[in-house]
Amino acid sequence: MKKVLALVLAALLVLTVGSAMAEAKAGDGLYIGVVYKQSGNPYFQASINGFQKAADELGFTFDHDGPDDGSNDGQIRIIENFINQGVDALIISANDPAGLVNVCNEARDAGIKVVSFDAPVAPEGRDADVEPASFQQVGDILLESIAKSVNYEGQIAILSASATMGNQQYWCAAIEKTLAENEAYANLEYVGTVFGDDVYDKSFTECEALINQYPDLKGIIVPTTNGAPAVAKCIQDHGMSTKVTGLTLASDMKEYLDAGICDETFLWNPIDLGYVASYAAVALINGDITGEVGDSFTAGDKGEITVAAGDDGGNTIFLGELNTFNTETVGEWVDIL
Ligand code: RAM
Repeated sequence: MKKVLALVLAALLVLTVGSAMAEAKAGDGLYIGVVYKQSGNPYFQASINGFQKAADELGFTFDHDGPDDGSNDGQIRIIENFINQGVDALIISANDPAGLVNVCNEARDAGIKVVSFDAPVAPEGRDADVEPASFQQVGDILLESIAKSVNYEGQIAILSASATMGNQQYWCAAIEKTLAENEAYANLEYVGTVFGDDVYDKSFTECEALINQYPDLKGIIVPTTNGAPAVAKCIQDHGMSTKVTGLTLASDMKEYLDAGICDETFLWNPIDLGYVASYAAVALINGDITGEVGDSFTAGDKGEITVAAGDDGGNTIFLGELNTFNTETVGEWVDIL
């Protein structure tokens, strides 16, 4: 009888362990620290939904934080705090790609995987980087958009977030490169780039200074979700016919698309960006990828993604296409972004 009982118990144990194993998720027990550029930025709040979705699917837990002032030092303090808490990975949108290399390498020396997303950490300080599309592609889309809006003629400017942020820096450089090289833009006069620090009020006053200095300004490219609504509002308040395009949330820009200040604006889905960055981090932690070009992994419902060569000299995981918001499409997005 004892033997039968032992056999039954053993069988039960196998069944229990078996079903527990079937339920085990790739991220069970893992803890991830997410660091974004600044607190209170709705773009990063949207990306948190992507981290949450991946956490539900993979089983990891995460915390997120960003400095109030959007500074490099603030990000360093947050990263050090996460290192002390013993995170398994850091996922970071960097205010300064070079400024985070030392602290990220401290983390990597402690066995923590470092993934940048949105705005890269310099290649020497990261294991992987996740971007919506190449910086050149994004720059070219924005340039063609403003060119179309102003009939390929007249003065244009850029209102960026900051000169140190890698994504902003590379998009602006891409725009300047194509402007200089492509004959289609020969009649556009680029008057320069100003910076609104990814802050609404500063972007508004910088826009005012720009239109005072260049009263004939035909178009402004604004590759920042915080800056774009401020610039559109500034143009509207001043009754100017200057056209605005940029990288924007749909909910911020609907009124300016409807008012004709913008013909179109663009953005990838920041929720997907957080989601794919999470899958990349878990794949790195579990040793499924090392981050080399050609490595591939399955990013949940986004399918298989292969690591490619990025245009900042490092390796990059690309999300794919940008969405276009115009009067016809923006309505589909306003409740999401
Ligand atoms: C701002 C930030 C972010 C950028 C978006 C488009 O929210 O600068 O890094 O990707 O705009």
